[in-house]
Amino acid sequence: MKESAVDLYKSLLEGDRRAAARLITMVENGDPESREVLRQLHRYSGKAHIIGLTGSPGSGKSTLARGLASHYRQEGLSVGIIAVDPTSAFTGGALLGDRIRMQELSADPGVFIRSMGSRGALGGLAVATNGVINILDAFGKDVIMVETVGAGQVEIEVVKFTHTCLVITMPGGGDEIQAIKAGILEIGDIFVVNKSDREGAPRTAADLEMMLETKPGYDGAAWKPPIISTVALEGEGVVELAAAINSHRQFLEESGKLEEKTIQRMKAEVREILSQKVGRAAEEALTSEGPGEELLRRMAAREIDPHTAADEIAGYLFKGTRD
Ligand SMILES: Nc1nc2c(ncn2[C@@H]2O[C@H](COP(=O)(O)OP(=O)(O)OP(=O)(O)O)[C@@H](O)[C@H]2O)c(=O)[nH]1
Ligand SMILES: [Mg+2]
Repeated sequence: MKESAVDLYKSLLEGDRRAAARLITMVENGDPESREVLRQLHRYSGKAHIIGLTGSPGSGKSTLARGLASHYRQEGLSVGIIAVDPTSAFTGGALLGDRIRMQELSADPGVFIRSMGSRGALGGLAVATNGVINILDAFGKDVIMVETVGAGQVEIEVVKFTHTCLVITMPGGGDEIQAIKAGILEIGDIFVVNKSDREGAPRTAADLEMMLETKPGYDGAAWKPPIISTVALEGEGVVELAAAINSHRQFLEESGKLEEKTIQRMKAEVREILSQKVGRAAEEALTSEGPGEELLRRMAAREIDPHTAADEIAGYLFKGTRD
């Protein structure tokens, strides 16, 4: 490891916030030095409880994350919050009042808040997000919340591998429930009907309950996802939600599923890293520097077919993709 990376790594483990922030920026930018630090940090991570918050835009994910963070702080736990997706950034779409409250929260040294855009993490948002989770974990955060919007592939990937996945819905329109049908039902460990101060909240909760009960495998399931009603803006239901998260953690520990989840998380992470590496290496192999140029010419001349060329490139690729 370079000296600068060693310093960063040491400072992070000593609890230096600036080191954490710098390292996260390096991870976002795909800086190779950050990978070296992440390698070393791995053995210090694995203590945090990781909570995913997903659901339709504007359903109150950030407000709930803030409410949960305050709750955990009162319990003496330290908290990390990661908002994935530039449009859902805590400072982006939120109203001024929300923004101010978020700033107040981030002034607390026990809370670390970070927004992740796809800006730097080109094609590798999931890898970068996992990297940031691991940094905050090694940094000593007890609870790490990851907020993602909607049901995009990356978002599902990221929250699927948290310990406890919260799916946030709100009353109205029925669109949200529709979005849930599109696959999110599978990943929720706890469902939240936020904005329960609004009309139609009991109906939304009832619809959700029906959908959960008719889900295949529900009857035999050891964990039945609870539905919690909240008014995040007023902090109502946050204590109940925290209790449900706690029960889920206990369930994971007692059933042995915690290790299973951790293994799934590692698998997802290494799969993402691997496909990123292979993709990058394949791209390089096809540039004029790599063996691709000659092969491409031969393909164009019909001397060699793309499958044979791909086999040859694959042979070349797996000779050293470590970086
Ligand atoms: N009436 C009501 N409004 C709420 C409640 N919770 C949050 N809001 C408001 O709903 C708006 C969206 O809240 P956010 O917490 O930013 O929602 P979000 O899901 O993070 O939004 P995106 O990240 O943009 O998808 C804000 O103006 C909040 O003040 C609630 O329980 N009741
Ligand atoms: Mg948000």
